[in-house]
Amino acid sequence: MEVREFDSPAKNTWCLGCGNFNILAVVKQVMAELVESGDVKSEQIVISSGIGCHGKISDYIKVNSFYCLHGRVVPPLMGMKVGNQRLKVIGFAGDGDAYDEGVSHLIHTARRNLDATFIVHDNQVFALTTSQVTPTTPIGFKTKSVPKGSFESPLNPLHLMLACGATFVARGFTGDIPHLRSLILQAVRHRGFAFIDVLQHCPSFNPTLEKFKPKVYDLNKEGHNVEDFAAALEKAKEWNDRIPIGIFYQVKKEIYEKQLLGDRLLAEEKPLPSVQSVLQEFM
Ligand SMILES: Cc1ncc(C[n+]2csc(CCOP(=O)(O)OP(=O)(O)O)c2C)c(N)n1
Ligand SMILES: [Mg+2]
Repeated sequence: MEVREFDSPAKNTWCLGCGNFNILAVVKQVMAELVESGDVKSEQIVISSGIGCHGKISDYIKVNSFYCLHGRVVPPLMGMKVGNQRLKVIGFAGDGDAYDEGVSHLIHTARRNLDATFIVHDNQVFALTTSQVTPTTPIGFKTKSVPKGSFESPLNPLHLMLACGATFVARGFTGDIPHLRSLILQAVRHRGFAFIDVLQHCPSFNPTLEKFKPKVYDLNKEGHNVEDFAAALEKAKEWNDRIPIGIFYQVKKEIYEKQLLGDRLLAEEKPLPSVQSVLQEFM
């Protein structure tokens, strides 16, 4: 399986040098590897993406996809997996999309441990709408919406996901492509809700690449125990001279759709019930 088989003919309109290009390249490599190694067939991979610059990723990968409303990346993932447990589903959201408009979906799907991967393109800004603050915008960051600098305490997405019970909690960085590739591959192979907050540079509104590069380090090379919840919380606090990336937490837990359906595969149950007959049950 060649990576270019996932290339789409759509014209790419991201800004030159956008971190989204790095995420796109890595994801296509991971998909090719998954198909090559027999994990899935390409027609079993389905992605969903939100509204924002990141959302265009659905146009740029040739797999089945669902382009969602703003903040609604997660509900289609839930529907797909409940309908067909054999699918490999991956959601792509922006930091605004995931932590602002869509945060309630994210919370409940993480705690349910749906078998899905959720990748956040975290550029700390609403980029498509040309720079307003999001929940991860740092204090002091100046944009059109806060010309004197943001004064709101930012959300820590890793703490949020740990508190919700996500079974794979990680951080990636668009400035370290081999690391990001390995991280996304492990996330997609994880059985359960795999969450990655990707620190993504935005050349137009938040050019963090050079700022983060000297600080970022791989916590999995420094003896971090990924099964230690307290250590994961502690590591997730670190955000000054050093910024950890990698897997903070990973544990095994039964997945949502298995508990709901056992081995039933609704998509193959024939004849598919009519909408009327389903509604009849509730009359
Ligand atoms: C319900 C709703 N609210 C607001 C918008 C306007 N809107 C479109 S894109 C966007 C910003 C998206 O930011 P983010 O999710 O961080 O993605 P990025 O553009 O940074 O990749 C907003 C607010 C919308 N389309 N729908
Ligand atoms: Mg954003």
